[in-house]
Amino acid sequence: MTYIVKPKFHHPALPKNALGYTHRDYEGSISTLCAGCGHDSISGAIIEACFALDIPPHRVAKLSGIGCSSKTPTYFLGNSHGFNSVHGRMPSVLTGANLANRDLIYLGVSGDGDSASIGFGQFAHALRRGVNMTYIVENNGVYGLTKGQFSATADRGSKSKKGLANSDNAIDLAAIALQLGATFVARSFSGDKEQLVPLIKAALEHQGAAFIDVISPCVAFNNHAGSTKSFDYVREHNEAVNRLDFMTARAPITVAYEPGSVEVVEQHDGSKLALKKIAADYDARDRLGAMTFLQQHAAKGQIVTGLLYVDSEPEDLHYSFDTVDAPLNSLTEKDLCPGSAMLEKINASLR
Ligand SMILES: Cc1ncc(C[n+]2csc(CCOP(=O)(O)OP(=O)(O)O)c2C)c(N)n1
Ligand code: SF4
Ligand SMILES: [Mg+2]
Repeated sequence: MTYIVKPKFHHPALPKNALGYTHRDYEGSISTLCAGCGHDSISGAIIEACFALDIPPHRVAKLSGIGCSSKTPTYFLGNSHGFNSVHGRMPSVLTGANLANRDLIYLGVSGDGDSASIGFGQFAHALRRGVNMTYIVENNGVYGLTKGQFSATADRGSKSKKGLANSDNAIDLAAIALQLGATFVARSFSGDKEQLVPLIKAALEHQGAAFIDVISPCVAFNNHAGSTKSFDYVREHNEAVNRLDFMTARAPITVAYEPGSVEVVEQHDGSKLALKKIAADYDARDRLGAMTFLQQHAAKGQIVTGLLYVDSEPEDLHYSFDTVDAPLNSLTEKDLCPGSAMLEKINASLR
């Protein structure tokens, strides 16, 4: 994989977070993506979110598949754990890593080809199992890396760069994530950092399966008239349901909100999501309502963005498996071998 190392020096007056780190400590190598690619803006938003949350970089594990989108973990969090897996297989590798070491913060980065075509089954099973992770799909409606073929998220009737119309129905990954039981589902746009950064912060702190579908235009192959994933189309058809402010359990709440226009959702760990409602009738705690809202607006050609659904008491895979609190990779032989008397008891109970 090609990458260009960034020079280490930086301005001495760069702001530092509570850990004494600057933005530079959350960056990676210099991006080799096309200038203007939406994916680079998402990398910037991830850097900003991790810096603002004071996350120690060594506590993050970033995993991806194959594609321009899946290359991006090289361009952020250069001091974190990283694994670039096989095309469409990021979710199972992430699930295994999470089961072995629950102490890390898992960030899965994928593309619409990676997750909605070859990896569709993997995407589905990781979400339905409730793996504690932030799963971001950088959705441009095409296979960017292999030169612009329609992906499974391309809308029916949308046009390729050469003018051909897509004849297949589109997969809406956010709608599927809702149906599969993901406990945090959002959609955003790479060109809207004000919306995207708080969504990533909230997803990283969410203790369950958090999925964010980020429309991320491919300037090389899918940014023309007739595309429904271009910068112009998304700006014209973006229907935001809410704006999110995110406060960790550690930070005192200092912002005052107008009553009635804001819904505060408290998560299990005490962090708070303040949802400034744009669509007054939208309730982010209503899974069925969110599914209907998405379909109604999709039928009108609108792209619904914002926090679509959140369960403030999520249960993750470790909860379902009733695993021990300590990471499995830290257990010793003594922890794992209960001794012959205990084994005898277990065997007797099964006879
Ligand atoms: C098993 C396998 N099949 C096919 C490919 C070829 N391939 C590489 S990237 C890609 C699609 C990437 O599309 P997407 O995930 O949407 O990422 P983007 O480049 O658009 O960000 C394909 C089909 C591959 N690398 N491995
Ligand atoms: S081909 Fe498209 S997705 Fe890939 S880097 Fe270029 S603009 Fe981005
Ligand atoms: Mg793509």
